[in-house]
Amino acid sequence: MASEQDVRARLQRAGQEHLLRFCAELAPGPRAALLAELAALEPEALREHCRRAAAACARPPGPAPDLAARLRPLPPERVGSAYRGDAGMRRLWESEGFHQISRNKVAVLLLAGGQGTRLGVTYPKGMYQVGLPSQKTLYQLQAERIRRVEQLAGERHGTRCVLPWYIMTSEFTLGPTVKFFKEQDFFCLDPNNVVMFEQRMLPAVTFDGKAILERKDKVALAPDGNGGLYCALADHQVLEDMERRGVEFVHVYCVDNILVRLADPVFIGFCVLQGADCGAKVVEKAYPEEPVGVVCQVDGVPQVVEYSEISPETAQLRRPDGSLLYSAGNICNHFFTRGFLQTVTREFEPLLTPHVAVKKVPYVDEEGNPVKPIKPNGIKMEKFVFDVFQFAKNFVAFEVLRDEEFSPLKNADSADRDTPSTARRALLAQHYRWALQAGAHFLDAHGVQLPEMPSLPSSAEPPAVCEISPLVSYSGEGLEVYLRGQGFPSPLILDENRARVLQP
Ligand code: UD2
Repeated sequence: MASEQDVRARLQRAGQEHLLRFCAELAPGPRAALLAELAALEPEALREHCRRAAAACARPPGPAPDLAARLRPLPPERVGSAYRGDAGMRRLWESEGFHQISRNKVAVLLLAGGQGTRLGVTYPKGMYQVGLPSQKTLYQLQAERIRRVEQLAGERHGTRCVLPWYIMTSEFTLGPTVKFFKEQDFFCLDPNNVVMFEQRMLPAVTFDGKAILERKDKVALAPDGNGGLYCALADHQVLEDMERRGVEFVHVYCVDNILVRLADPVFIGFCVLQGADCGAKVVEKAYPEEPVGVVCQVDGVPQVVEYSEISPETAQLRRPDGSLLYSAGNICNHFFTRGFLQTVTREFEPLLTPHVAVKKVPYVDEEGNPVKPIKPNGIKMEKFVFDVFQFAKNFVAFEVLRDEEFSPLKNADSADRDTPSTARRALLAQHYRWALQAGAHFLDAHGVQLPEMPSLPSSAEPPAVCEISPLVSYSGEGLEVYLRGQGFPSPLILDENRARVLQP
């Protein structure tokens, strides 16, 4: 255990000795916990972190003044599409993707260290269930898509293959996530192929550069942003683990998109055949203020400008046909080669500039009383996962349909958008469309056929409830054999035991 003297000396070097001001009055347990927390903070890094936070805060808020003039949309030759153009090309990409998966060259990596503050739950977002008939959680849907992709790739190539699942957690999410996976028996995945690792935490800092004490015995720490991935990969030798397994291509994604296509063979195949080292899926932005980053070029270099950093005027710019000029919305679905990730962790990570968020950070006052501030009092610094795009040699974007691939769960149901209800609706609308495409029809309580809505948008309530297990279909494939020409009462649940119809 670190001694108080050692810790004090380290904090003096960092200019943060005030963090020990209540140490003497603490009971042995909390005191030891505080000292352990502080001993983990490297003095020079802490000093630099606090200095940078205060300096960033001294700059005027909002987007860099000259950013608008430096922005351009991505050139069309860098953008592929899952829905425009040649269907033959898409089949080629898909077949390349499956080929790579079948050779165990592909892994998926989930960013799951966030706190889910907007959703307002105290547990990891992946454990949330949005109220599907099956009551599956986001983690379960993802696990089942992994199993289905492994199965599809294996069937095509006559092999048994493995798609390792790397999960980046944080101090907030690691414990509950591990416990949940164990309780759920890893959703029938081999635990050896589910690798959890933890990102670093950083102190929140006052506007004058002092780390904040949240309690007498606890520093206000927050995860270092999803761009903390690159330090975490190095801290836990994750790339070495990938190398041992022969993984060459990594699909990185965020936890909250209920429609996420893990290791999407079309996207993987497109990136591989383009020789890309880095890629991003995009959807057409729904409205100018939508909280998604914009994939574009800054000074000719591919980058994402985050929604919090683009000016409203720039976000609203339109082309002559009325569409948004900056319409390529980031959905936090990225492709990286392992080689690129290796270069980033070795060379480029220190060059990433943290982003600043001004927040209300609970703290203890000079007398040690807990305070919940009513206005922002502190700065949190985060790195963003996409900030490495600028270092790519061959960056590509891939546009996909929102209705098929993007419905994020960000807010509680009291909000208008991106809620449990919108996510549930998007998934059920998709499964309803898939069922119709496969030749099913739905019946009302009297056995009369319901009107069909084959292009039902994800925002609309389907006329009949239909949920299809990812273990049966990954992206709408293979359903005819169970559904063609048949009428089903609602709800229809097509689970892994095949076409089990649940009566209301
Ligand atoms: C993210 C994207 C945004 C857009 C949007 C779409 C970033 C920085 N922004 O914004 O451009 O694509 O998603 O839904 O990617 N996370 C961690 N560690 C952290 C913080 C976050 O693992 O320290 C994870 C988090 O658990 C989630 C993902 O990163 O899976 C995205 O985080 P978020 O929901 O805070 O990002 P958001 O919606 O602001």
